[in-house]
Amino acid sequence: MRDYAILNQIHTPDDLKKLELPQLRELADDIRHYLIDVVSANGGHLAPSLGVVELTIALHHVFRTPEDHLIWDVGHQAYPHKILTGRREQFRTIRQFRGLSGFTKRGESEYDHYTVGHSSTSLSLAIGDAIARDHHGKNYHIIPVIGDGAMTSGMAYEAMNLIGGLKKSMVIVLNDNKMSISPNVGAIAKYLNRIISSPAYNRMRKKWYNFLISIPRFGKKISNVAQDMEYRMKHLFIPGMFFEELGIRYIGPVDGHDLEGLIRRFNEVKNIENGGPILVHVITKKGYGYKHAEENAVTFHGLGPFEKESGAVIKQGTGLEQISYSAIFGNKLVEMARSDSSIVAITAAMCAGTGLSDFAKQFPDRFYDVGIAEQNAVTSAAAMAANGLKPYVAIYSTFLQRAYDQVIHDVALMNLPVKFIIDRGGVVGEDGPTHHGVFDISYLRPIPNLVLLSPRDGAEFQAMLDFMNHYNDGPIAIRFPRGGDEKRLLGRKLSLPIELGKAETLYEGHDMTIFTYGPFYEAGLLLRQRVMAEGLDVGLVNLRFIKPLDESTVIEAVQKSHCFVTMEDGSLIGGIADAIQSALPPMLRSKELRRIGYSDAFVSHGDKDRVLEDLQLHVEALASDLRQRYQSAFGRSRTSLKKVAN
Ligand SMILES: Cc1ncc(C[n+]2csc(CCOP(=O)(O)OP(=O)(O)O)c2C)c(N)n1
Repeated sequence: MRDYAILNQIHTPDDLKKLELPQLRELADDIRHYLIDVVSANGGHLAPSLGVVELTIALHHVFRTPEDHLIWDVGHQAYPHKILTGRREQFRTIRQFRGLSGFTKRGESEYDHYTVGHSSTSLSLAIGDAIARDHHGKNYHIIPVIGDGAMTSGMAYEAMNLIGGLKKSMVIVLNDNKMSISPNVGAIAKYLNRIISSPAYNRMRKKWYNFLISIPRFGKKISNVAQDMEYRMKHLFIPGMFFEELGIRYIGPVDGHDLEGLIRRFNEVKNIENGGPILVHVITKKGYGYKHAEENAVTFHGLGPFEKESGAVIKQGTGLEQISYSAIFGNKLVEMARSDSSIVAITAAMCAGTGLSDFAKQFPDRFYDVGIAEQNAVTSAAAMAANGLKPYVAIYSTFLQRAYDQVIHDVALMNLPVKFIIDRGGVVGEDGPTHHGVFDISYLRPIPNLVLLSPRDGAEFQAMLDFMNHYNDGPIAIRFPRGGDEKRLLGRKLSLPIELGKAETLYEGHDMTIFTYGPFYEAGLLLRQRVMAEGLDVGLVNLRFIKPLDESTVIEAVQKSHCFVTMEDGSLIGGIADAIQSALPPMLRSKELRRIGYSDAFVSHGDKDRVLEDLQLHVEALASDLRQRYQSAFGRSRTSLKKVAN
């Protein structure tokens, strides 16, 4: 057992400032061991955090946090920051229910200025922070830390446009590890790579540049030409010219694991008075210091519990062979793409997470990782669809929020047949409220032309994918949660084929009907059994299509029942209860007994079952609630309830 001799002395960043360089290096070692210790047990974002240990120490050593505002982009790499800012012991609870958040979280600590989780917000937050600082006549440093992956997002450029224009003082740290979750993509990544690819060459280029500009200017007549040449030479010889052109001073590249160098650079930068915006380009290695994470940075970006020695991920679950919905999609798309050459796949930096790795390997010319650029993913898919391709946009529910206008304006308005694969719908668990996909049904339902489905299990999902591939009348989306199904059940034969706007009635019920969709249907099934055990006759309808809703099946089921209940892994506002209410004739509307879903509050982080239990949304609590509601609505005289009383 490591005794964490140095780490245990650190209670606030002030304690860091007392340490000499050798002790700071020991501290870095301590932090790495501690990170591996805790994340191997809890799961979490390990590789990004391992990569910024020295950077975090240096920043807290040089700047005066929390008076100086350190703003982490995405926040998934902020574990060392949490450990150094008074949360060392609490860190053991990271991502657990009622434990520390896996991202920076306003309110959790005075050192976390903003709640984050979605990428590329840091520069916008920094410019707003700087405007407020200057407005109030205050004088503190603002230090956004943004990754090279996050720099693929339009938000970063919108913010840089403003930062360079307003010339607000701040120290932007570009944490460049050449990786998003997967290897970074696009022209900016190539540009950054060129800057760092050869430091020796960089030094030589700089010397040449200095030499060339020391040559006296030519005669006046050709001074314009000379100026133009100087401008062009600068482009050729100065690294980071792109940022300089935007009005942001570029410093770097700097070795992100050299504590001494980092501290020296940050001290220099800190002492520039009214320096305007400065960008320090720091080169780090994702997973640094832990062999398994360095060698397999994609897996170790974010993962569940693992064995420290071998780096092997610990399998969880029932022991039965499971397959994730993402993998079902990925496999099916590969199968369909073999015979349908118009299929193309688009991801916004989530290739592995959305199950597209195999497709990317097999069809590299039909696979597009657009970077962390959801808006670009959707709008470019719109034009692909308009020009005869079948674009599958695979995207997490929470990140599709970024591209809402694009879904409406660029896809639905033109009724273009873009296929949306909406992964991680519903509560996702440990990543918490920034990542729960609970708003999608509510924000997609009002969009005209859009067809929206959700499969109850893997077999239904495969059939829906077939349906989707043949449906070319407009945009269509399949929404499904994190997790998956038993592999052997994929062969289940559907009782009814998938037909546009047709629901599946699993049971008819005289006393009550439960309407649900997606794999939450399993919970609906359990709930039905529990309520049946209380003596009620309960029906269950799997809607399959949230839009268009199967109005005739819904109306018929409500007519046959005394009451109905809706059940969904999503927000109640704008969810299926609203959809059903709009479909019902007025005299049937009062039959609604309860809406089960998430009320108007952000759902916290933690194990999904634990979170649902806390919200009184587990089957036991729901069953007793439905029984009570039924009793008070219909009295104790119902024969079915009497049966229980006897
Ligand atoms: C809007 C949005 N899309 C996708 C993600 C998923 N995501 C989390 S971290 C990450 C990669 C970030 O790369 P980078 O900024 O370079 O940080 P690193 O992990 O390399 O430190 C991605 C794509 C996200 N958090 N937000």
